[in-house]
Amino acid sequence: MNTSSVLPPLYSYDHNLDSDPEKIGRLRDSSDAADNVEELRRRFDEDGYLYMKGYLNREQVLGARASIVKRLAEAGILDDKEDPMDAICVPDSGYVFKPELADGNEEVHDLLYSGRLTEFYRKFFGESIRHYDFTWLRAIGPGKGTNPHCDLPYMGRGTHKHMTCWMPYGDISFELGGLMILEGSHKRMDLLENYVYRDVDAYCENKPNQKKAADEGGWTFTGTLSHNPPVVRNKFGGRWLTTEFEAGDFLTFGMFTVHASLDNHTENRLRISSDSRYQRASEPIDDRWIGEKPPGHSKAGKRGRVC
Ligand SMILES: O=C(O)CCC(=O)C(=O)O
Repeated sequence: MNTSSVLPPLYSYDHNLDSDPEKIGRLRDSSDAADNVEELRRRFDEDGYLYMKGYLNREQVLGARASIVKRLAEAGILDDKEDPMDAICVPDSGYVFKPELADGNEEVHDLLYSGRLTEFYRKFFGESIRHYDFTWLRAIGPGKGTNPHCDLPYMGRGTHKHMTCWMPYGDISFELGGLMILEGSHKRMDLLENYVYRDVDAYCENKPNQKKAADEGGWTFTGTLSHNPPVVRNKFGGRWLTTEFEAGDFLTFGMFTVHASLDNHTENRLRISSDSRYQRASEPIDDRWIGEKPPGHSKAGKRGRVC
């Protein structure tokens, strides 16, 4: 693992990130404050995220990885000559977004929705919690990662105080490309307010193009903030913060925090991660993401209005 304060050249969405230490840095590890909820809340308010290094049981996370790679192998995405745990993919696998890898997956569900992780959120929120029933499971092949965005446009119909948990299922080097957070972005409402409250599934039913897109389960607004991480950084002014993740870490952040991911610069390895959501049980929840078969961004999740 690279622990040097000088980061190697890093890329996101095909852009080389400026190596100036005022523009890029490492995530702050908050595992030292794991037992001090007041301090965690203070850091979350200040930073817009908490990076909890080694908070979870590494063996349990690797067990969940085993269950995911088994399914990826069955789907023909892995090179069957290699050890599935290495997640070596067949050529041109691309960005595999496969929430169904989490469906009925006991190992993933136990990790995300019971035990140490849910206890973390219960303490953090200071009351009973609930989580979305939908789990975003990603296996990202060589190529571009995720472009800069906030999560609220995808899940803002209930509370706005819920939190995302980004979970690496294995060690994620800079080359394999993990998540990055734009420092201080959650405080830049001057730059976010015209973007962050838009709902990707809302549409104008009196505009034929928008109605057609909605009827087909498509979007007129994709929720992307930008396709250019360096430009977003220059506009917001903070640093892009990332690290080399290990199985057992998790990164949690709020709905207003701009984030993106590094590109996968390996020759043939998948970066496997999930994102899941947690909130106070007493607060309203976005009904696109709950139930046995959550409607999500499908036609059933669209909301039309005359505009
Ligand atoms: O894993 C990624 O590349 C993107 C994850 C993400 O956008 C999220 O956790 O909200």
